Amino acid sequence: MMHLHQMEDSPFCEKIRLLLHYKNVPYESVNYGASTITRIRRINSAGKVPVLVSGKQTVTDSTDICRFIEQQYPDKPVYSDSADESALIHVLEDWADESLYFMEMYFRFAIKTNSKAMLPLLLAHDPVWLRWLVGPLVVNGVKGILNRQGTSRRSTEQLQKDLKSHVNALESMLGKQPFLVADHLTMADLSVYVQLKRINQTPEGSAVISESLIVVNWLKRIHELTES
Ligand SMILES: N[C@@H](CCC(=O)N[C@@H](CS)C(=O)NCC(=O)O)C(=O)O
Repeated sequence: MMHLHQMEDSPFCEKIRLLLHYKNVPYESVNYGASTITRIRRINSAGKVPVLVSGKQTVTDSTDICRFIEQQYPDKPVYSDSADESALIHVLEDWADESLYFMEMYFRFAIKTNSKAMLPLLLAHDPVWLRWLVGPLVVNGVKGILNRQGTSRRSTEQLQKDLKSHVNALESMLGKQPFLVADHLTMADLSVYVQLKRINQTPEGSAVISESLIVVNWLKRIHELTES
């Protein structure tokens, strides 16, 4: 049985859960809270989740884990044999992981009213008596990252405009086909989905996303394929 070491609220961990569910692969979760995440260093020196342990193999980084799962369970492929499609899947997965991720952190945690609503999800695996302390520390940590990286130096209105451009781009890709890259679900869809789903949990994000019926329907399609 494979073990997924994860923080439940992390989009990268959800990417793996959805892929395993889509491929009907059994696994067990090992959950970490914000107060216990440093323990992951025992199996991943980078100190990050997700980590997948399969027999004697330990695989880190969501992108490498998805490739590993595809190799082990090739049914219902989420990559492509076509070089053009593979290139697009690669670029979209990286864009979602390395760019959209900062946007989802901003919308969920840098806007005060939203972070209050999001903290219970983030701290679900922390002891109740510690949450009052860990919650503000995590939010401050996220704000520090967003400030150094630059996202939170833009205003919410500017970020909503950026999001609108992203949604328009996705809408163009989905104009002629049900999935972003191929005629079937790929890692491009799953990677973008987990980030957009989180942005959509916030009023500022969903105000933008809900303007595109094509993108809303695509989100529902991915939800039905991977979460129901
Ligand atoms: N590129 C990595 C990113 C993983 C990542 O940033 N994980 C976060 C949770 S969303 C984490 O483990 N943070 C703990 C820490 O940095 O201490 C991947 O795709 O797996």
